[in-house]
Order: sequence, then C-alpha cells, then structure tokens
Amino acid sequence: MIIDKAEVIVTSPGRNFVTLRLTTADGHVGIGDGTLNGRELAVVSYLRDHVAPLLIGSDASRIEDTWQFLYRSAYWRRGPVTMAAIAAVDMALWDIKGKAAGMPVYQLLGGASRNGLMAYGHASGKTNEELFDSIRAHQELGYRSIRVQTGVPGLKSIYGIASNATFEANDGVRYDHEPAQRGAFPAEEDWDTRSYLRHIPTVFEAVRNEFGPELPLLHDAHHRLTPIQAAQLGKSLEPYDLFWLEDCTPAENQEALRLVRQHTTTPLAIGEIFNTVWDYQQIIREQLIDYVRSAVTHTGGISHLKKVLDYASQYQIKSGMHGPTDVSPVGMAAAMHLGLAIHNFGIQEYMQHSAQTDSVFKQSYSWSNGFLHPGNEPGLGVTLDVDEAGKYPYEQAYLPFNRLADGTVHDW
Ligand code: EZ4
Ligand code: CO
Repeated sequence: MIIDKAEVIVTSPGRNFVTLRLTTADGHVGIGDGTLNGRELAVVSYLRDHVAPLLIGSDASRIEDTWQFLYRSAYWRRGPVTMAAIAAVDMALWDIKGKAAGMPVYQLLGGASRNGLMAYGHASGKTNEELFDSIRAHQELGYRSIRVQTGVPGLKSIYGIASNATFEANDGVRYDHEPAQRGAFPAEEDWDTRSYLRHIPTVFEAVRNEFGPELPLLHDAHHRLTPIQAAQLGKSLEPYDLFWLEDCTPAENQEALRLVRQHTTTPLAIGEIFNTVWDYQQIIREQLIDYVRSAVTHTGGISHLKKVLDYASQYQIKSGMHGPTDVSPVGMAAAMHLGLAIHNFGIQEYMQHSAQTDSVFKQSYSWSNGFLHPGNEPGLGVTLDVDEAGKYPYEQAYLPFNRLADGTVHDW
C-alpha cells in the first residue's frame, strides 16, 4: 500500500472545505478533512508544500508511525494549522485501511459500542418567538437535544443566530448558520457582557416554560466571559438544567476553570479550538470539564482524538465532538466512526450541510430519529466528486469579530 499520489482539493460549495486525497499504487483512495475555517489556505500550503512530498513512497498502512513522523519531524509542534494538516493525513489513512480491510472504520476501532449517536442541533432566533419556531423545526426534523442561542437586547448581531433557522428551503440552504462571511475583511459584531448575563437566564426560563423539563438544552457562551462571569452564568442557569454550557471561558488558562467549577454544577463543555491532548491535560486531570469538544479535523485526526478521549474516560468525561458545517462531511464521518466505537461517547453536534455541499461530498452516514450512524461502507464512507468540487472555487471568507461599545476588540 505505497502512496503514489497526494492531492489537496479546495472547494467552496457554499463555504470552503480543504480535503486531502491519497492514492496508493494498488489503487486505494482515502480522503481526509483539513478545513480550518477562515484560515483554510494555510493548511493547504502546509499539506501541499510540506507534507504531500513526504508521503509519496511511504506505506499507507502505517497510520501511527506516519502520525508520529509528521508531528515530531516538523520540530514545531501543535497549533491549529499543523494539527488540521496531520488530521487530514490521519483520516485519509484510516479511510484507506478500512477500504483495504473491507470494513467501516468503526470496526477497526473496536466495533460499535452503541446503536447510534445522539446528536444535537442549533436552534436560534433574534427573539424568543423566532427561537421557539426554530426549536419546533428542529424537533420536527428529529432532534431530541437542542442548543439554544438568541439575540441580546441592544446588540445588533451576535454569534449563533442563523439567518434561516427553521430549515425552510432557501436557495438550497437548510439552516444558514455559517458564521464565516465571504469578503476581504471580517464582519464586525458588537458585544456587551452585562446585557448578555442578564438576558440569557430569561430565555432559558421561557424555553423551559414552553417546552417542559425533559428536552435536553445546551448553550454556547463562545469564549466571551471571564472566569467569574462564567461562574455567574453557570449559577444563574442551574434552575434550567442544561445538558452543558460550552466555552464559558477561552480556557487557554486551564486553571481558570477551577474558579468556575467552585461556583456551579452546570456541566461544562470545552475544546473546539484546542488541538492536542496538552490543551486538556489539566482540565481533564482535575475534572474541570464534563465534555471534550474537539473535532477530529482540528485535533490531529482519529488517532490523536481517540487518545484524548481515552484519557478523558478515566475521569468520567465524555465526548461532545464539534460538528459545525465548517467540519466537512469527511470530518463528520470520522467523528461518527470514533463516536460509535468509544465507550465514553456523550453527544455529537450535528448541523446539516447544504444541498450544494452534499452534491460534492457523497455520504453514507445516516440521520434518523435524532441519531446519527456512520453507515457500513468500507472506510469512512464519504466520496468526493472532483468534477462537482471543481464547480466551486475557493472564496476568501473570515469569521466575524467583536468590539465593545468603546471600540475595544473582544473575544467573538
Ligand atoms: O463558531 O465552527 O459550537 N460551535 C461553534 C461553531 C464555531 C465555528 C467556527 O468556525 O462554536 O459555530
Ligand atoms: Co462552540
């Protein structure tokens, strides 16, 4: 299984995706996702200029050895660009190994530990009425767990509010949540922590009154709070029994979570912007979180994220893998194979890709009654239609950023 071709394919069917495609001399093809939203071309260059030439002539069956070689021989370790590039290689090699074995990847990881993966979707609305419509639309689609984001009075635009939050067909976009916007400069949004902290508990109270106590609800604070503000939010949301509060602080300072933990029993999920086990070392060991948010795509692939989750399992911490539309169908499939196999699966985030994206990436994973399943095709079960991909050339896009009322840049 000698690799004789390594191609990097960039396509933009509604949003940008970076895919690595490896071909072996005996005809196996594997694909991996290396999409880093808003910084895609850095990963493209890393793969094309620095990794692809090293892969030609190497043995595709040596997944762990290839991972260690790419991580250690670069000398410069960690970081989102490096780890997304390594993730793309790792996924493509697992895809090839599965195809060569005639088995879906989850079988190679130990087989299924459950029948399907409980997934949550993203309800949102500028107002509570819009939010309720969006929650109902998600329930109609089968979602049994729902993330809740709303506007905050006085703020013009805020992370997490979809322009089309009810799945009604809109130019083929089922649920338009993609925060990155095409153009040469990031969009500016506004932020006010006090208004947010006052408003959010009233939203959850209204949602509980309308939808009852059973529905699992999640919320993403998206890195914008200090530890004491996060503690305050967690405490004020306790009556509404959240499944989790996500990214309550940026958590670059892992020990900051100690303070949050001392003050609230609201479960915490962190890690979508982390990229190695080292980012989690202290927060897992000290049991400062409940769910690991990493995506396979941003954390060095299946091989590395499995190690993170095995470490987490010793502390009863579960997976809650990141699954926004900026993770391609290839990265989503990888998450599903890993999630099906591990014992400490918690929940999978699942936003649905657009019809355009689905026309480029043919998937064998399925979604029914609130559960995902990776399917039983050999490998990851996703194929990339290169002709279709070619119809959608890369377009520059940036994630937005925040400024406070006095003009200070704030976490977005
Ligand atoms: O903002 O993936 O929980 N989900 C998220 C995402 C991130 C985007 C950034 O590219 O926080 O919506
Ligand atoms: Co998030």
